[in-house]
Amino acid sequence: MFDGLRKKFANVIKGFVKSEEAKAEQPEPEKQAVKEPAEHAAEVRPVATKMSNEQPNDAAPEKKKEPEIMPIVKPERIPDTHSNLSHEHVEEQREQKPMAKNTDAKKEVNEPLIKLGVGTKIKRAIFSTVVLSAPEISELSEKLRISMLESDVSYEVADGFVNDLNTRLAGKKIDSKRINQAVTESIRSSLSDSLARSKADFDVFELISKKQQTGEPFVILFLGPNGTGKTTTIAKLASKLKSSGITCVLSASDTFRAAAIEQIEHHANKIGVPVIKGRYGADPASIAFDAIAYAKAHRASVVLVDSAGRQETNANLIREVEKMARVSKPDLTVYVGESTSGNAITGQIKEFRKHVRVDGVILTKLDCDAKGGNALSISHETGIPILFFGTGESYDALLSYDPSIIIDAIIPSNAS
Ligand SMILES: Nc1nc2c(ncn2[C@@H]2O[C@H](COP(=O)(O)OP(=O)(O)OP(=O)(O)O)[C@@H](O)[C@H]2O)c(=O)[nH]1
Ligand SMILES: [Mg+2]
Repeated sequence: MFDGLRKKFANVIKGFVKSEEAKAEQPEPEKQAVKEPAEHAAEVRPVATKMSNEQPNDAAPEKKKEPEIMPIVKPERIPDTHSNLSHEHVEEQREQKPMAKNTDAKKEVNEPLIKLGVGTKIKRAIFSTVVLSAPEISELSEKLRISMLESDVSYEVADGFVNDLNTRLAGKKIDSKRINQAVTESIRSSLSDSLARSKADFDVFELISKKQQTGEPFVILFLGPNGTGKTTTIAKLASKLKSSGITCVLSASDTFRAAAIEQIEHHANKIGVPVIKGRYGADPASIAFDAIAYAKAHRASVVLVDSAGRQETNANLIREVEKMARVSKPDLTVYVGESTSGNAITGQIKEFRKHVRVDGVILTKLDCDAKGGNALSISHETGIPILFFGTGESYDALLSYDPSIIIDAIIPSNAS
């Protein structure tokens, strides 16, 4: 589950400190230029030349003579602007002049310019706290944003997450020995915040138990596109209800697809719950009506109404599901969608919702999807909570939705 995001996030975080150290070990173009025995104006020129797209190496000798470069970037200001150390700590380090591991590089670089190297600063601060610089945070955030977008998280959700993470990390004093852990914790908190609203403010089992007190059956209508797992999910929920001691009836209201009736009947027999069926081509709403009547007569607590898979663009089938909703008056209408459908799922839900009230989403096939990022976006984009995750083909592969499942799957607290 969420393998894609987990691997991408882990790579970004693990590479974070490593890459900062590498900056100190392997001088970047800026640092190579810094090594030149030149004055400050020349030493900082790569920053200026980079901005003007000039080649540092070629341009440097000529540019050294140009006095106007001087005011563009003052060397003293760079450490302040991009510092990842507190001011006191910089002063402290200045006085202590600790050994740098890359001693050759250190010999060639004069003292103020060492402060330009972010990685060097981290190394020097090895026994202290660091404050990540704006460019460091932005580099990390951008990598995470790309990881999210590549994993089907919507742009808005990725953006909100990144903004929140930036706020959390900016100015935060971090134990230099625990940079990865601190970053991991901040990412987990940002994810937690962005998922907070995705949890339903109701519990399906509590709703059922309330309805039980009225003596009327609790009706759940399942709808969604073809093959997303509606019938299998009904079977999983029936199994869950049965093992919780709640009686239920299945309504074989997919009278459209070949073998659909036999399929739900097969599940009902295996689980040991009654199923009400008609003939192929019969009105699905009338089957649901009969199932509800059966439940009332036999004091069954829940009716699970199947429906044929349909695309939101198929007007006839959408009208049919509208009728099913009108006739069965479901207590809960659930949209069953696949995690593999990426961001398209939010558009599909929005279209369905124009015709039928949708109270919750069940996201299936989390076990097959290397990405699963739409789990982070669905509620944000549609305002509809996710109720369950389908995580396999067996009857017990139905998890009640909990944001912490996603967070732990994407970025375990020991990820660093
Ligand atoms: N791996 C995995 N497979 C699933 C999951 N849920 C359903 N499936 C499989 O997906 C396939 C389609 O499942 P169905 O339950 O028939 O889907 P449906 O939405 O009822 O399909 P239609 O009635 O044709 O629209 C079956 O092979 C199921 O076993 C899941 O969470 N994980
Ligand atoms: Mg089906």
